[in-house]
Amino acid sequence: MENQKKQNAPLRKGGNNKKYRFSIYWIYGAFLLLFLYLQFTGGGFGGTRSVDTTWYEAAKMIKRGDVSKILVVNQSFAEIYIKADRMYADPEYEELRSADGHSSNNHYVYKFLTLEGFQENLSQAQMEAKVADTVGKSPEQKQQIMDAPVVEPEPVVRKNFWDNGGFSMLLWIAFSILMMVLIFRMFSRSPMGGGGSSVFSFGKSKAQLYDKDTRVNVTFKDVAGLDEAKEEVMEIVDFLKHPKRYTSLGGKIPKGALLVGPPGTGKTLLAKAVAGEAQVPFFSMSGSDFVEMFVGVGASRVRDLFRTAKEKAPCIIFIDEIDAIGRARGKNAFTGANDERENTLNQLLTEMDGFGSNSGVIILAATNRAEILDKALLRAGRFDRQISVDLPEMEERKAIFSVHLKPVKLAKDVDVDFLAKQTPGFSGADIANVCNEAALIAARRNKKEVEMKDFLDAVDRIVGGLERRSKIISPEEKKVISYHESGHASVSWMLRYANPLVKVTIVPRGKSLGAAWYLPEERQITTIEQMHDEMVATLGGRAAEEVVFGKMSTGALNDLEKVTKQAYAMVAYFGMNKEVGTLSYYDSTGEQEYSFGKPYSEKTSELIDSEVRKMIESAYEEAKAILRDNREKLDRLAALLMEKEVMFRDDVEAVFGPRPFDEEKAGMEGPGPEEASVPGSEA
Ligand code: NHX
Ligand code: ZN
Repeated sequence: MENQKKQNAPLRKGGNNKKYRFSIYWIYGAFLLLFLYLQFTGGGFGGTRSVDTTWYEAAKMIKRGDVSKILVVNQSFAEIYIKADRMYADPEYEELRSADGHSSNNHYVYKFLTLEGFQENLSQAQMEAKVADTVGKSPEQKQQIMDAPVVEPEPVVRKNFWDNGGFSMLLWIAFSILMMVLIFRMFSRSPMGGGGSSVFSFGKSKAQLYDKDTRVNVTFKDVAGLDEAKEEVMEIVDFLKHPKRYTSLGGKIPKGALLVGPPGTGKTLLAKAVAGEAQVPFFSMSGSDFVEMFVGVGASRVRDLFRTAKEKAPCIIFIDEIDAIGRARGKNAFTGANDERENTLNQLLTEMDGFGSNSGVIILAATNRAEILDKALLRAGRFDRQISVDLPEMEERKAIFSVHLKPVKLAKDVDVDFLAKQTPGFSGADIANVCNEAALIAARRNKKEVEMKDFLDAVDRIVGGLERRSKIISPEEKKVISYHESGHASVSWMLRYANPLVKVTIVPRGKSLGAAWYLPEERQITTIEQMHDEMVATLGGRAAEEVVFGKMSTGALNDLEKVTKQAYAMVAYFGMNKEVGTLSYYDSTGEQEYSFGKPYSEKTSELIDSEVRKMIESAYEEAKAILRDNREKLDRLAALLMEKEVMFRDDVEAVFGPRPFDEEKAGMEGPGPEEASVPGSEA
């Protein structure tokens, strides 16, 4: 797991992301500086402290002749400047000096009521000052004094940044910076890393490139199981390493291979192993990387990907989850919204045709739904090979367990064989999850090593969900649940082809209140008898409720759902019903081009329904019959379950005795179609 993280480190052209981040911070910084600048200078926002004064004081200053100039600012207030020498000499002006010692603060502010009133007062005060000056002077001197210039108020207009729309301007600046940042962010998500500015790499492919500088530390040795798939993929690696060997005989190197299989089976891991082994450049991307809401981007990304790949040939392109673009065209013709995806797919098809098979570019793609892919994609000459990556079987699971158990501290009692046996249907990812979960459970239990019990609990948890012992269940409910589960156990015990029981529990887990767990046999085909007995066993829960209490509960929902689906499959898909006949309405092509509904008539539809109902009804009666015949054992089993909450196969055997048919079954391995006609369960 940790490994994977390391390999995932993308090889975007080094550090370019970092540079880009810096630029964002530059913008932030510039913004901050601007703000600070305005804070301290612009338009005197809180600039120097002003010292207010009254007209009475101001008049005194004028009369003393201390005023050097008067500014009328914006016609709203006057600034009265004091002559510097007077200001420092006279204690009267101390408040100016002590204001902050700032030399620019050499004035008072007088806020007049009206400008006219101020002018009138001012000229009057100046006149009075002159008159006072003339006392005891000669007429000429008087005249001189009277003619001398006075300090005239000078009008000034001062634009205040904050008052004159400056604030809204600042808002604008902030807003546009924000938008810029957002747009940068948006574009930065789609870079392949080309160039410093990600804005221009929009149509570039987002493929990650792994080449000799990038260590991919997954090799084929790390891929457990999947032997056949591995072999096929190895061959592809070999094509790239020794193309001559194949082409010299006139063969053509395949262009693409499709890895198909259920989720978690290791398709991506396999591709990574190819990257690790091939020693050629390896482009990796996901199908959804092509998809963008803008027209033409997907196609241009495909073009870009192939151009880059051709430059680096020989190389491998890996497209994960190719169904994102490769879905069959023309299905959702109504919406029209798929045009973009179709263009992308068309481009991909064209590009795959476009280069010769000797160009040394091989395309790997992975999907878990090959059937929905466009047929054009699957034809020979494009993805001409399908490599199926299936769920692991017992031996493969053992190998996968061994891989994932390596980093786990194991107790002596851990039995890998048993674990592999107990985990049918698990994928590689599930197994990894089991190992991790077991280690966590053991850690919570303060153990020094991980024991077998921890593993089994982990398996239970992954199959059934979290245990919920705290769920409050009334005694009556508990009784019903016990009988329901005992019903499953009893019925399955008595049926020849039902799967062997592993454990029965009434501890709530996930969404269910109780469960009977079986160990399904790993088989490729299933007979009618097996399906039938499984259905009877599944109905055993509801049957027990009815037989014992005469009432039914909603609890059988899951059981009934399962049975109904299975019965429908038997009738409509597997041709297992006499009345409907040996035919199948299954559609493996996934194309529903002509069918706007079901491919059979209303009459057949009714027949199917009635046959399904009959089938389930008879199975239900069978289950009830088994339970009535074994009523006493059922009661004992339910009582035991109520007491113990968890029961294993041995407990059931103690009540019921050894399972009938078990010896018989030992001689009957792998039932073929012939054996299917042998009369089955008489129970
Ligand atoms: C519930 N679940 O969801 C409870 C928790 C018969 C003892 N109400 O067959 O767990 O009852 O053999 C709405 C209405 C699920 C939603 C009814 C969702 C019923 C599993 C079924 C055990 N074991 N059933 C089983 C079980 C349930 C269910 C529902 C719902 C039970 C049974 C669920
Ligand atoms: Zn049930």
